[in-house]
Amino acid sequence: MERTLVLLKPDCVQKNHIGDVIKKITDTGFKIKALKMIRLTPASAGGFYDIHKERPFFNELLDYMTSGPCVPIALEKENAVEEFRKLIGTTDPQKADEGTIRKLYAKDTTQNIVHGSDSDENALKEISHFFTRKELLENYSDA
Ligand code: IDP
Ligand code: MG
Repeated sequence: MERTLVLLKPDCVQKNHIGDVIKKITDTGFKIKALKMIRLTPASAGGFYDIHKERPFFNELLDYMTSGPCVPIALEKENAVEEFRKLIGTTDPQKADEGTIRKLYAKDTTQNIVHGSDSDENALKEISHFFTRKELLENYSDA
């Protein structure tokens, strides 16, 4: 079983889509292993998106990610990273496939509802960004 980290972004929470997105996730066979609601600080959002710090949209991304609470969720499924990337659709929702989370709910390329890890290695890093070892031990036998 592989793991992935999902982050329901502030627009998802603000537009009341937490339930809709979690239903898509569980209907697709993912198992929820950890979940909470938090407000990112600029430092935490900057650390999470460190790979994008030289990009022209970085400040806009930080303003968006700190604009309201987020919901990080640790998921488990076979081939979780790739399966979840398929379920969310492309970064730009206008180009996303029908039925994907971003096609259904996202406004534009910045405010796109949800983050999904892009590799197994990043999934583990991102899960530890949001959840302590103690929190993970409550649900993973081998955290
Ligand atoms: P991803 O979320 O599909 O993996 P990334 O390229 O990793 O996309 O970008 C991270 C996040 O940064 C995106 O989800 C989106 O919120 C924001 N973003 C990406 N590209 C742009 C852009 O060209 N303009 C504005 N915001 C962007
Ligand atoms: Mg990415």
